[in-house]
Amino acid sequence: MDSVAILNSLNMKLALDPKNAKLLVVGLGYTGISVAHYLQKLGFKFAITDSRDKPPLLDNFLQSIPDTPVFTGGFDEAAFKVATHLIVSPGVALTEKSIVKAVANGAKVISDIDLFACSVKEPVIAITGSNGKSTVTTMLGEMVASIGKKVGVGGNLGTPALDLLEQNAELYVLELSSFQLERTTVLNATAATVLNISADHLDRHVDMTEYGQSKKHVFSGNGVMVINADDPIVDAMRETGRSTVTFSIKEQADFCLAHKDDIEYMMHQSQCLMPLSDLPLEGRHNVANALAAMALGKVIGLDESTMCMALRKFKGLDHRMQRIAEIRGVSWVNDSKATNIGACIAALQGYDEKVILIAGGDAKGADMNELAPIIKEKVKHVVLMGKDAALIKQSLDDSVSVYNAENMTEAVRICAEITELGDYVLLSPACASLDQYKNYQDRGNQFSKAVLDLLK
Ligand code: UMA
Ligand code: ADP
Repeated sequence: MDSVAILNSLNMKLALDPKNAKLLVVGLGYTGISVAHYLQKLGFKFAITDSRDKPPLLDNFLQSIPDTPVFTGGFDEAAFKVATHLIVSPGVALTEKSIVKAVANGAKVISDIDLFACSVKEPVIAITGSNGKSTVTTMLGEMVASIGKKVGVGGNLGTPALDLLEQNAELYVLELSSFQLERTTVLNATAATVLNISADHLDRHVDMTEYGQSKKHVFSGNGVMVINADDPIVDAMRETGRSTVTFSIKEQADFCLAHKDDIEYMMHQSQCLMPLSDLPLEGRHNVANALAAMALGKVIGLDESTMCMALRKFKGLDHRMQRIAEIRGVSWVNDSKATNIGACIAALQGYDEKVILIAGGDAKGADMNELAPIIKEKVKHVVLMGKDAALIKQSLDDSVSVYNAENMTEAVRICAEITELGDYVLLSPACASLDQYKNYQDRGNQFSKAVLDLLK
């Protein structure tokens, strides 16, 4: 879209016009910077505030916006007072006092995703859920790229949505988090999905209902709803009169599974698409992800054989059920991205035998008792670490032996001592990493390093 069309769209949908709007960008991380560059290009004047004294990205960034007021070391009350629009980064809670006060004074909260939605006429596919977002977003991106179409892939994963606009893509695939969605009102995706809902981010959302409601914003507008028929919370999001495509790994659905001559196939209605054994990924949850990606692909006109070809080549993402090594008959698997209970449960469900689990970290307000049944069923030893290790320990009884570790090196060393030939050691923490690590990648990398050090 050219800038005149974008300005019209911003004015119409968000009451944003460069003459009268007083814009405050809240949060100076990747989102804030992408918003600032976007606004600058369109000729808006704006201010920026960040509660940190020295946001790490600040220095390089300041040179690119020399005339913009930047307030750091606390949220600037005066800037909030005059603002008509707050563009709030996902990491900043809407319950922040300054935001609540500004809203009471009539300011409008918007997101970078709202700005993005006003700036594209190309189809947008929006993907959310508690788990599987990055996997499905990447799968679909690869399916589209495989037919030579220019596709912009990003959002919560990788490149911030507004920076994707530079790519002049023919189609956009966005991974969206509950934080992005809770403050987004004007998205109208061509196709959207909520992959699943399980407890996550309950330190930020009031409860599961509010968390689910945030995710539901992905369906705003009138695009096609891609629904996981296996998830009752998602299934209840269907809207009468809306075009819907379903997927399921348990029952009949538009995209589902079926046995023919003893072979299990991925199906589109009654058509066999490909044998499940051709999908090069571990875990039943990845089958659901592949079906979801195909359902979304179908809505935008991809043909089945193209999608199957892309799936056959899909390598999987690092830190998600990633096989690190087999050492002296023991397999070591890095699922550090399992930052909530649902992901850990899905990982354990994928095993036929009992495994050794490394778990713990920041539980983000989740009820760790929900993990106990699957741990009892699928885990023979659990090695716990991090801030909320005790919450997991107190939910377990004597059926599982529990070890405590201070850090990843110690956790891996303990595992190496207790494993037997044929065992699997799975890092699937069910918790966020930030109490001990920079991020989940850092945690996964430290795991991989400690494992490979066993070879020395
Ligand atoms: N900040 C404040 N006050 C606060 C909280 C934050 O001033 O109370 C400031 C921080 O000091 C910092 C800035 O806000 O300078 C950071 O903003 P942010 O936390 O929104 O992070 P960004 O760098 O903008 O990254 C965000 C997403 N981060 C979060 O949602 C926490 C990134 O997802 C996303 O990739 C990026 O936008 C681009 O879209 C990360 C993530 O962890 C990967 N997401 C969560 C998840 O996947 O579970 C939701
Ligand atoms: P997200 O972007 O939603 O965090 P990822 O694809 O990065 O999703 O996967 C995050 C974690 O969730 C990993 O541990 C992965 O093994 C697990 N996972 C992936 N897909 C699913 C799913 N459909 N259901 C449950 N867990 C999943």
